[in-house]
Amino acid sequence: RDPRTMSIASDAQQMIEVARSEGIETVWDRLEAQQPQCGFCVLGVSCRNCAMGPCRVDPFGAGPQKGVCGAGADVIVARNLGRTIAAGSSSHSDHGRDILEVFAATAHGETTGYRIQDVGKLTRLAAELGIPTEDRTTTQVAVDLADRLMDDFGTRRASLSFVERSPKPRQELWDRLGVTPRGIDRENVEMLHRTHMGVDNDPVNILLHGLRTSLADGWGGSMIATELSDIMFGTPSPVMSTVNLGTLKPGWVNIALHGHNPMLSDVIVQAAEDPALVDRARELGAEGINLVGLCCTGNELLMRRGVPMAGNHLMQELAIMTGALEAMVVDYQCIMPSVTDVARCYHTVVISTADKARFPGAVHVSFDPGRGLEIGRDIVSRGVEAFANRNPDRVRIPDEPVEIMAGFSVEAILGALGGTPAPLVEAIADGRIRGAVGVVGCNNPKITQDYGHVTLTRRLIENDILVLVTGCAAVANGKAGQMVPAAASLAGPGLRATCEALGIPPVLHMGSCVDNTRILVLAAALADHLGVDMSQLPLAGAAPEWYSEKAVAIGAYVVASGITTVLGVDPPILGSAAVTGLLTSGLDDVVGAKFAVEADPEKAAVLIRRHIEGKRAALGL
Ligand code: BF8
Ligand code: SF4
Repeated sequence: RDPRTMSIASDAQQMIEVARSEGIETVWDRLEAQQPQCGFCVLGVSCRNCAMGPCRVDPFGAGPQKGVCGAGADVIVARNLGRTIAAGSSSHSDHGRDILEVFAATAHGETTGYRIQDVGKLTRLAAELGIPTEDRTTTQVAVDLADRLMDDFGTRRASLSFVERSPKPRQELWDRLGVTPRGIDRENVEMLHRTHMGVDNDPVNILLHGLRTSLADGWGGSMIATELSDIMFGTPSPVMSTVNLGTLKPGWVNIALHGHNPMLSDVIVQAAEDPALVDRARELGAEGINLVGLCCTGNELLMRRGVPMAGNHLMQELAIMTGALEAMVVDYQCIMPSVTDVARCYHTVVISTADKARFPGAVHVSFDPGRGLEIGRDIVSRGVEAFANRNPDRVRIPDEPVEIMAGFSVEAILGALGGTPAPLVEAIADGRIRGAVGVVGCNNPKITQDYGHVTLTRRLIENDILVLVTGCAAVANGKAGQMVPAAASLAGPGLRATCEALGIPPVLHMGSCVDNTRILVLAAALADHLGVDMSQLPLAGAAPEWYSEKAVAIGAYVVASGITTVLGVDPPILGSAAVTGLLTSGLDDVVGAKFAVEADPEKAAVLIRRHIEGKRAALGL
């Protein structure tokens, strides 16, 4: 296979050639080895929820139409989708809880290496949730906020704290539908309960709870992760950095921070500045210590600290093959089990840090926030020592890094607009900007890497649609050079003029995948400003190259929040006409938004433009 059909990014293409010449297996090879993938699973009509099974329903009608328990295709597909949403929602929310626990410990003075960096945001958030702030210390307010958010995880009679942030008409709709999320853990547990054999046997009822489960992620676990990370590590503001494998430096100790949780990586950034460690690196012949990011831990560090970004999801194996990576520090989520296999072919040390995410073949340094900085130093020191084992003849760093602007929190966007969404609303109202689209999500080797993200984004900005990006979609656009202020020249005349006036790119980096909640908060602010619901706004979501269960949870909460979303990879639901019909059409009458599936980003762009023009017309714009 021609590497150009595997990725549009030149650094990936070059490293795929290296993998071949060295005989190292990659994610693309393994996808090929899996062909043909199971047709029953592709359609979502296989079930192994109990030991009477596993079962599968024949989509062509000749074989069994029911599992042993009597479940048909509709129930099986709905149950599988429900469990996928619960897994994705649980991943984000468990990350949110980890942050919350460290925030609580910091508030109680129990941790080292952490402090409350954005006191202003702490105070605003506390006030928003009705926590008294006047004449109280930061600590007192932080302790109350932590307690309040802890409650959100458990069994509550009311709704989650942040549901209040959504526009009133949306809250009323969720109440009418019975999908207002109560406790974050509760909705996830209830989904597992409902999808046990013989509990919820009504596909529509399962899917409604799927929406509730996803809302507990979007307006719960993920939003807690974002907001508390801002408070502890700083709220992002525009920052310039660089992206692609060219961020690795030949003569330096290179350490990649991979995964999702900013907690450990933040102290590693502090540790890497320790003069003793820098001196040791020089003693070993290195010029210094160079930290780079991968995946969403990388996005967190890029957004807040301008740390260069080595690449998105499909780059994790290739980064090791540069022969220039001393250490890959991983926390959790989206870290391929294969990284330790690839690392064995090089001098790279893989360092796992989360007790819930162990990797055979990795060195495990158990992260304890109470000794944050000390552990950070230990990890950096292991990377530095590995430099002595580097084989300079095997170092192949492809490409020069590309510039990227990141750091667009809602606070930063509103700040650039003078503190209110009014100028953005005006630009949308008078048609200079037609609307806004969140292009988010992963890489998937089934799609030419980055092609979906970059093509869709390009077509949207050309047509005066502002694009908001997070996760691996952001990294794809960065590598393609679409995220610098000069990229305004790629945009249509209206968007271009707006971006040039503000000095911003037409594609705004809003952060990691939990930071999709920033897009929700921005959408809510726009809706409130206009006095409408989010479903009436000229907005859309897109996940052109999604792969993960987390992406399914995101798609579900975005649609449940009233924003129509286009997927570039088929979800495993097509074996049920009823579920497919509901998600791609019927849902519009229920929540004012639906899913569409379109693998071709050129066609997806047309579909989204039509959708946005339709919303504009309905608003009389
Ligand atoms: O949370 S976009 S591949 S790295 S799941 Fe993973 Fe997908 Fe990337 Fe971040 Ni999000
Ligand atoms: Fe088969 Fe029903 Fe058990 Fe699923 S729950 S494995 S369909 S018997």
